[in-house]
Amino acid sequence: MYHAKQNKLGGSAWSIFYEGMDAARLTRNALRARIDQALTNRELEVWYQPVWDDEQGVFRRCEALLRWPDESISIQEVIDAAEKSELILRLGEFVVDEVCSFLANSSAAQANLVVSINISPVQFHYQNLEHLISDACKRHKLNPSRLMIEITERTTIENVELAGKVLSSLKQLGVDLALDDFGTGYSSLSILHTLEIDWIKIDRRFVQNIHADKNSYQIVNALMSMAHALDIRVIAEGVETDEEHATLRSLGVTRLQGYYHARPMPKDQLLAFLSA
Ligand code: G
Ligand code: MN
Repeated sequence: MYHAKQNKLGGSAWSIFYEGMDAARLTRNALRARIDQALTNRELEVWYQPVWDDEQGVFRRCEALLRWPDESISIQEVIDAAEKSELILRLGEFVVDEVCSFLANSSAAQANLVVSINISPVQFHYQNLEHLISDACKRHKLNPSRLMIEITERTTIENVELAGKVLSSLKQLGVDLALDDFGTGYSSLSILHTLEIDWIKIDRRFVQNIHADKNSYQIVNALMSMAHALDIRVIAEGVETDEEHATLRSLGVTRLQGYYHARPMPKDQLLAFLSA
């Protein structure tokens, strides 16, 4: 009733609204059942997007990205639906297991490859990440230093004290820590210090058009001096053009990720790409 009133609609709108809500709920349940099935059958895939190191002239890092087999559903929809249930924990376990298995089985040529894994806010608060990572590394006989964990600013701000504890336990394991989508949240600079962050990933909104956009240019410029002062390394995300690449390089950004350098790809393709 509240929604019908809010929208200044008459009484007849109520039933329409209600039917719509029911449909949405049904779809979400159906989607959850589908995620459950995909997890059980290991239908999901992890793709990898290489990060270019322009100083060394190599791809030494990759970001692991979950891919849904059916292209009609976006992975964001899947994660949103999963986050409201324990499915998100299973999705998280799946990604960590996949990545560890991939790294443990890839050839000596990729012995230095570091893969970063995205951790969702719900996962961060409800999953024992230290246990999850150390257990997977033990099972696959993998050194945790081959992994990096990416969390967003939003995740840390929700509970800074908890974030501090979790991140410090991960750091103890030897995992690298990155703050993802940097610049889109509202974290204070002190958070970077408190949280023992090793990397920040500059959000693509500041990268897009940076050669022409004075604001983005100044923001990235300021971020670079801050990162330098705090001894934090930087990766720029969403680099799509030559101009963006050149401008970022002129600002001292040496690690670049985006379609310009490489798109996300399945693991077999990645191995071929890295050894080409
Ligand atoms: O914020 P986060 O780094 O987790 O986002 C990763 C997402 O960004 C993935 O879905 C990936 O496919 C996408 N992505 C990677 N490189 C680019 C790019 O150059 N441009 C755009 N628009 N998206 C990208
Ligand atoms: Mn990320």
